[in-house]
Amino acid sequence: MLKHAQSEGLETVWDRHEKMQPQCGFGQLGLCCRNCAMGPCRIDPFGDGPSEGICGATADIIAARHLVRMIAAGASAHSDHGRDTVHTLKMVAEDENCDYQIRDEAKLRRLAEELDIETEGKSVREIAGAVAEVCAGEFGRQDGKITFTARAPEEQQRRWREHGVVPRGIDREVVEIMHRTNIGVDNDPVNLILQGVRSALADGWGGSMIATDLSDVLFRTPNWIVSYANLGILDPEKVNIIVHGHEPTLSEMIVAATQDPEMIELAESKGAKGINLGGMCCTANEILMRHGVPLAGNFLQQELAIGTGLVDAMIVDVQCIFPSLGKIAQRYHTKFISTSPKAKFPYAEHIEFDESRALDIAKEIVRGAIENMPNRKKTSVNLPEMTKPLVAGFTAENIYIALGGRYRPSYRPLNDAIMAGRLRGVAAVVGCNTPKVKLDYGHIEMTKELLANDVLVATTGCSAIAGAKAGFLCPEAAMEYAGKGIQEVCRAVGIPPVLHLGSCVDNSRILVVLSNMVAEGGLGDSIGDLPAAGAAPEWMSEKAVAIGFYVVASGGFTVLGESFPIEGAKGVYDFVTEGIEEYFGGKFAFEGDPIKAARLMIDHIDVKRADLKLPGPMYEVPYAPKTQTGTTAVA
Ligand code: SF4
Ligand code: MSK
Repeated sequence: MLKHAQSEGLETVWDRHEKMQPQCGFGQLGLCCRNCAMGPCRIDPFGDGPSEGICGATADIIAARHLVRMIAAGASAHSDHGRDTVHTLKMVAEDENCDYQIRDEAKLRRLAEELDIETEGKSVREIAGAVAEVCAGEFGRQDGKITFTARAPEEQQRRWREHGVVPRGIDREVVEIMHRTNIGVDNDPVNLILQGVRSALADGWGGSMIATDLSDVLFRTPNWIVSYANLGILDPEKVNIIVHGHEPTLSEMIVAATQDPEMIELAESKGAKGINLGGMCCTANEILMRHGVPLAGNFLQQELAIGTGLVDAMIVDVQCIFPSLGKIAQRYHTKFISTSPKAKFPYAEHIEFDESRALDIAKEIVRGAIENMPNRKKTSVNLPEMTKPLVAGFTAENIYIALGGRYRPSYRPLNDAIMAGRLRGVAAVVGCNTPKVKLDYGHIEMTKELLANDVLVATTGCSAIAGAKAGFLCPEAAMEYAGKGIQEVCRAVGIPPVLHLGSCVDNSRILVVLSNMVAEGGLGDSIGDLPAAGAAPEWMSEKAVAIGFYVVASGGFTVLGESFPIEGAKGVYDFVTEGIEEYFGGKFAFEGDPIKAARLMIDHIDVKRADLKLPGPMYEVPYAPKTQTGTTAVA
């Protein structure tokens, strides 16, 4: 596709990345500040020039302020997504003719119970209204704690209380970051980072968790589902539509519109053999998990998808959408349609999505795509015929059943497999991809190394799409890539060695899985005790910074492929890679080589196994434990 793009004279993210070299060293090290108009200021990393900004801010203050503003931006993005989901649930409660419905009533009732809402004698819509009201309140709450933080192990909650980071309201924590990072407010780097932690927790256990749970209620909780991945899912004989972005409120309606008989008939009248919908980035994961809609690609492939010449419409909402898409779409026949009042793009046709007329608008968009199909330029078509089959749809709820069986659903078999050393541990490999790394290389190589060493992998976001394209999301992949322990587990329960848990907001599902593992017993008192680790080998979005911090503050060891822009600020760097562990049990490591990064995760898992006095891996593994674990089990 890159060769094709070159021959077509298309400028892609890789070309622009190359043109940008060398990238600004001050920015990379976190040593520049534009927080007030006395600046911009920069600190000399070699010690020859200024060591403080004009106001006296040191490298650590400047880098910490910038880092926590990244958290604020990331937490805002996820949480605003959550807020929109609350809004849709409220609409369902208030309008019986609403295009959306309650698709998982059992989950709605469970949430109502958890939120202390009286359900006796209330209709489903009344319960939905009450749940929406309580969830909406979590955004503007001024004190107390975000309700879902109670899902975390008690030991973790104790640490949060001890260090004053229990999140109050989602909006409040973000606003407080913006206040504290204003010139002349909080000038203690650790104090700043603790507020970053508080805001990140408000995202992970608040905004993102609300987004996930209410999406399950509105659009149904995912279950195991089979589909395909990669650009080869585009079909020259059908109308091809790609939805790109994040929020299922839009993509769910596009799915419904593409299945509407009137639309299918219209497509056929234009000579098409049907309508082919594909997803890109996290919205792809949302509709894959619930409908089996194939994955066209992840973040870096968005321009290349249009470059196939086969996309009749690319419909976008919010987050991770390149501003370059409109220009590229103009080179082809592709309609590039923006839909959110929050996200407009150069050269895009804007059709504003309004949840109160959701299906009508979705049909208008799909109709436009169908009518555009005859405009395809045959000479520009280039379809890479590559797809891989996959199984997706894992959740904190159905992992009980997948592992325990329908008659004794439980996390016990998972914990037992870890305790026996059949599984050395579990890892989450998540996040974006970046042009700084060969496409998907970090995700693929890291996952292979973990699997070979009997570490079961959970995945979300663009990493999940990378894994899907590499073929890791099939049960057969266990035989090809995994160690003997994982092979036994996968063969026994019929799961892939890499479990796809959804979009970036669905990292909240991983928090719940880890909390359930702690609650099941035998693996310690907190997430930090588990033989588990997380990674975002190719992160690029500020959302990943928020995710990283809520995982670390929840006790998780997290390896990132690239450092935060803090390498010029030793105090901040040392705190996030060492000091923070004392506070919350988790910490960051930065390692660009995915094999070395995987081994850091495995070393951490082995240390946790030793602390829990668990035996070493049950079977021989290529990367043997360095740590003296308990009695080594015999195969
Ligand atoms: Fe410079 Fe301080 Fe203003 Fe930042 S806040 S631009 S370091 S004077
Ligand atoms: S879409 S945040 S590139 S995972 Fe969620 Fe992918 Fe990262 Fe966007």
